[in-house]
Amino acid sequence: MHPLVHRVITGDKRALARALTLIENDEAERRALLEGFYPYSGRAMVVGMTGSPGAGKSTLVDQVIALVRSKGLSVGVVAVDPSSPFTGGALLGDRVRMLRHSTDAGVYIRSVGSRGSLGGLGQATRDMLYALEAYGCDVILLETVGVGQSELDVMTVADTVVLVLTPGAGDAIQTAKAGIMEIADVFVVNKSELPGADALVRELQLMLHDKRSFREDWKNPIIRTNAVHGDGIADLWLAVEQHHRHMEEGGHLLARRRQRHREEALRLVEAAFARYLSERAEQDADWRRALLDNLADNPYQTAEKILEDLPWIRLRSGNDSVL
Ligand SMILES: Nc1nc2c(ncn2[C@@H]2O[C@H](COP(=O)(O)OP(=O)(O)OP(=O)(O)O)[C@@H](O)[C@H]2O)c(=O)[nH]1
Ligand SMILES: [Mg+2]
Repeated sequence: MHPLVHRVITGDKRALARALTLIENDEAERRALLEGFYPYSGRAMVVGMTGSPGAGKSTLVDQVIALVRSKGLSVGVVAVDPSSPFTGGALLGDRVRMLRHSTDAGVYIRSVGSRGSLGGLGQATRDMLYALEAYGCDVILLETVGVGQSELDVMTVADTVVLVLTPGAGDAIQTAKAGIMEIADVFVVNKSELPGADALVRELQLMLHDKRSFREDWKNPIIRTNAVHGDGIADLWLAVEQHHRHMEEGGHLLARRRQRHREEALRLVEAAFARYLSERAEQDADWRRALLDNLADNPYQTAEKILEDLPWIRLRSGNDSVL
């Protein structure tokens, strides 16, 4: 057992900070820590908050922290910083805004970078949630900008996904990344005091009205908020709690966690395959020749030659190529 595990599960905040840093930066340590943390998974309520840059996610998170704390629950926050240089400035803003909670023993806030991620960060972020659960967080809030695939992927760890939209930002629904409307469980119209809020709510209602089937039989609520004033935060939290109960009672929570487990395990296998391939491409003389010194073959033919060395990969029937 990794020595930090016991300290984390007994509520040592400094040990948690250290564990999260190791999870982010050191794959070998990450694995050892996970071994210890995993048995505690499934205890926290994991709520994802996503939406365009500047939609007000951090302000909402900050308000939700206060509300959840008033109920006596502990909160962990993971904020995936946007990698875009245009929104990078928000990092400091987040810290300052949430600072008022930083001395509260029942709150743990962590920012993680998202630069240059190729699935790698996604897994580190996921693993961080296991650490926070083992630490004893009742609620975990995960803030990501819903722009890239890895941010979208990370949302598969959430029991409830909250999509934050704002009026006036062009046609909000049209500009929302495809896929994100599908995975959202609760819609929030933030900055609802601004003109265009009613139109956006109507647009969302119409979209939901046209929807033929609802994922997990859940009819998505639309909540209006003004995160700066704290308006609508109680409604938002109520919707999240109702969704969580719905997921629990319908067995959907377990189904999502199974799916998460499956995806994470497959992703690890994929990463191991990728590592194996690139290492062998460097080291195996036949592979090097096939890959580097054989311009006469087109890339498919070269790939076929490599695949001849991996006969077990041929799961398809007959002589169909796996390519
Ligand atoms: N008028 C108005 N402004 C808001 C509201 N909520 C947040 N804001 C402001 O919108 C700006 C962006 O808020 P953030 O909470 O940093 O937004 P974010 O979605 O976390 O932004 P990124 O992390 O950069 O993607 C800040 O200046 C907030 O004060 C709201 O309800 N009404
Ligand atoms: Mg933010």
